Amino acid sequence: MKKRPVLKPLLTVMIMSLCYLSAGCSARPIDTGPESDIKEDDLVVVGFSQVGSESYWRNVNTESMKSVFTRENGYRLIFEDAQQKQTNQITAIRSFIQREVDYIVLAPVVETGWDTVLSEAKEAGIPVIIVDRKVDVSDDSLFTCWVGSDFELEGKLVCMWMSKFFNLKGIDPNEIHIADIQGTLGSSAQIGRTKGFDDMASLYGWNVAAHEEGEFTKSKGKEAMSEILKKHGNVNVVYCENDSEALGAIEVLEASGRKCGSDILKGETMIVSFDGFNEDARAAVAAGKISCIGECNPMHGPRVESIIRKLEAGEKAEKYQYVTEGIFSDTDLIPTVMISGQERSVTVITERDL
Ligand code: GYE
Repeated sequence: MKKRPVLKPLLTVMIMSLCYLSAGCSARPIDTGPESDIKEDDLVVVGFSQVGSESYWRNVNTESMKSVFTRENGYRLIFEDAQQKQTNQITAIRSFIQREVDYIVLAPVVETGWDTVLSEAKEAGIPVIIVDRKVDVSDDSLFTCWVGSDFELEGKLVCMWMSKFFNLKGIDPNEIHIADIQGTLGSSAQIGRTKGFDDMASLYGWNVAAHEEGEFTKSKGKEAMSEILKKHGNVNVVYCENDSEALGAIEVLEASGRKCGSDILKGETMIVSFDGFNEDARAAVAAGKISCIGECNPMHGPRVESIIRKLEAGEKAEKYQYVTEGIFSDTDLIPTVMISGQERSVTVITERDL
């Protein structure tokens, strides 16, 4: 690997901020001097292979990464958009290895198929940080660590919220006809959210009408919703595995003359989804069209950056780092949901919060 002084600009920033804080000043951006003062060789080079730009979540996530891996912070980011294709990600990783980057950050589109390319990175001595979705590899020393969400738990939380809601409204589980619009098949977010859904639906005794693939996009979400309506007209709840799909599903349902909302006894179709970091989806919650969103936090940039700081300082990073998440809803009827002995809060989104 190429020789480089250990995160010099970063150390300068840290020392400067310590001096600043100890001088009792209030926080303000640290002046690291003109960009031209930062020498190319001092920068930590990070190759980031991003899934694509399939959803609102993904765009926020990309911004979060780009906002921390800046020159001012001591980095040179090589960003590669894989357009949802694993082969593009493999090509990107190989090019990062060739360019002798200091770190590889991978947001994998699917879980399997990484053994060979990650072995190549390991042989080249480049640490690999996995972010968001996981990789399923035979030897977990092929990556340094992972940071992201517990997708199965997210799925369970949303189902628990629904079950509580149905109980409060006196809706019998038998009356629930629910369809799942799935994310990209084989991705951790899909695997976890579908499993959480399947397990809880069978536990509660809901009628599962369909699983239809929506690829985490609004356009595929629309197609999936149209298919479901054609084949299963009695569906009264739609579990969308992300907000982009939910917004697509709402468009189709409304165009078919249905009303989206939680009053399913009066013929409304309940929509639940995941993410919660998009204005349109939050507005749909405030308007009562999405009843509940399982939070999925996309702000991984600072998390990955602090892992790199640790590694640069010669410390070990925790192998798996899960982000704690809650629920967003249009109602305060259910203030919390308990899972595995932990309380997860339900944040109500109203028009005023938009
Ligand atoms: O929920 C979805 C995105 O992997 C957590 O991917 C991520 C998911 C997110 O396309 O909107």
